[in-house]
Amino acid sequence: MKKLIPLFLFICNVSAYAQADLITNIPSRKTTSLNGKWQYIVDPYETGFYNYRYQERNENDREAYWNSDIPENKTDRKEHGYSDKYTLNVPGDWNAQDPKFLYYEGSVWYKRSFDFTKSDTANKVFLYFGAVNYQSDVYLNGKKLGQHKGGFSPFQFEVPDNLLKQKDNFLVVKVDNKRKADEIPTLNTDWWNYGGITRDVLLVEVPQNYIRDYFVHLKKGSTNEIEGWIKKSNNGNEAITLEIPELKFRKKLAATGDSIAFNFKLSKLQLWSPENPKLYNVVIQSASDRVEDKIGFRNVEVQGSKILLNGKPVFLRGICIHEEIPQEIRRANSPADAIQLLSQAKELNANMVRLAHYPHNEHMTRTADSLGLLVWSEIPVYWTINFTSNEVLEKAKCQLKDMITRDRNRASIMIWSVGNETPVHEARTAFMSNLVKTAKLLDSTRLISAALEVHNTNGVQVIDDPLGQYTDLVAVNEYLGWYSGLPSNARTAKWEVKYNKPLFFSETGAEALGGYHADSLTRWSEEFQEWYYKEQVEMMKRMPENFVGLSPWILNDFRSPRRNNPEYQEGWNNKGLFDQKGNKKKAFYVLKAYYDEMEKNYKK
Ligand code: GCB
Repeated sequence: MKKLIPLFLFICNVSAYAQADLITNIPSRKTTSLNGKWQYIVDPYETGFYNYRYQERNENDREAYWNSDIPENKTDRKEHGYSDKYTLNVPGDWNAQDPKFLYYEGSVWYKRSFDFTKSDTANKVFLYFGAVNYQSDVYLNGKKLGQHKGGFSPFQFEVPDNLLKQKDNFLVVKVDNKRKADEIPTLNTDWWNYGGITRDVLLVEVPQNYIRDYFVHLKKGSTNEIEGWIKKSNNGNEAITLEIPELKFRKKLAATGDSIAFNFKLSKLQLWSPENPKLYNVVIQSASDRVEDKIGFRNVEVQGSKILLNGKPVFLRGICIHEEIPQEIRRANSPADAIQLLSQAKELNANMVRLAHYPHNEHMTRTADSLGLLVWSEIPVYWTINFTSNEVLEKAKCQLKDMITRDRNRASIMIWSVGNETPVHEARTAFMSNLVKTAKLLDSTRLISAALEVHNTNGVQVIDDPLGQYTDLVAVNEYLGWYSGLPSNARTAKWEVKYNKPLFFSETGAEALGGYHADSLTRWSEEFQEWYYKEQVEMMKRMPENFVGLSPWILNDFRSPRRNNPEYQEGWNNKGLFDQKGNKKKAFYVLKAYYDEMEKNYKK
């Protein structure tokens, strides 16, 4: 059989037929959902992938799990098969769906058959995955479409015409969530390694020549000037129309090559803000394609030691969130999940969320746009990844690029973060500052940050991480009174920050088992956590002028295999302000009261 020639060998870890560049705004394209029940085979030994000599199987090996599982006749021996006895819901992690998967880390083969007729025979078809954790090898009708690594980014493969059938397509995805030293994240994290096809799977149809990507935003520093660019899939001078119907704005733009840059003034533009999350319908149209998006316009900048939103200083009343629904112990993946999580943040009177520690699903950032929540979005460069490897750096850059490409049109996104609590040393700072520069090149309209650490020198909280010279704000995680001393230690805390930049607490927090009550000196009690928050809030009120906000750790209790206190944790990190069942803990009210006060202060 003729081997398919890989088009791209190492472009964001996607190979074979894959197209390297993501298509922006998948929700507005013509799509056919492949969500639903998929059959599966658990394959810890990767038997479907390697033969008994541990060599990768040939494409047409009948025992490869990407090939048909139907015996040819009654003497035929088939040692694998997909059956309705074994199904998993897509989107969804496998851990939540069957007790045997709770701790599983390894390979699972997903299979689904489908019929498909193109709505226009001239269209191109892409197979799109919102995210699969971590590595996916994708096969359609026995042919490999490609491979992707990275558990939280979207990817897609172009499906060649001669592969797609009208009836009975056989789609197989090998998903492997084994943690590895040279991946991102690496072996060690503080969250559950949920495996599976965790986000939507769609067939996406676009015309031969289509609008691939665009960025429509307010010009930096301006309140009425829009600028940006549009990229087409093809070269050519065909005109593109950009339209904002509500503003009666419509302009024909001339393309040069495959892209168009634009800049124009708009009158009566209402700016997006948490108080007024105004979104406009924006329509981009070419001779053959049309994309519609809802876009808000706002300005974010740093001036001295302040963060300005639409020209005015803003105090970030934030909260960190994991992409998890604790009540069901599973990954969040739907619009309803996004509303649940972000409404909890709203209840706290937050105006900002830190989506930790990896890009969350697109429903989250789109819902943040419409609810009026500023967003910190991050790639999972977490703790001790391999900072000396160029390959790992390339992987981090790919994840950064994919995060920014998917979400750069979201008004809510204010900060791109390139990582969390990475240990200070030369190779790491070179690696991380490279990511900061890359992020700035990809998007000059956002603030770039990373969550840094603080160290205690003779009783003084010192922030002097050299990465701070590259980031737009200095964000630190501090747990004064939880990981060291008692909450009352915050009373005498002195802060020394090397950089004259906005200072943000990207984390602070303490654990409490929901419903466990004792006196405030008793660790793990709600009263201890409440006390911690009271002391922290008092300390924040005394912080210097450049203190611009916080995103405490964390909205909800979340699952983590690192947390093994048999009485108070049992596999949970209980630093949530809401407990495992969704009840508010006492500390919630302390933070809410502080946020109410700060909201009033900033309105004055
Ligand atoms: C941190 C990490 C976060 C942990 C948290 C904790 O500093 O950034 O991922 O879960 O502390 O609970 O210790």
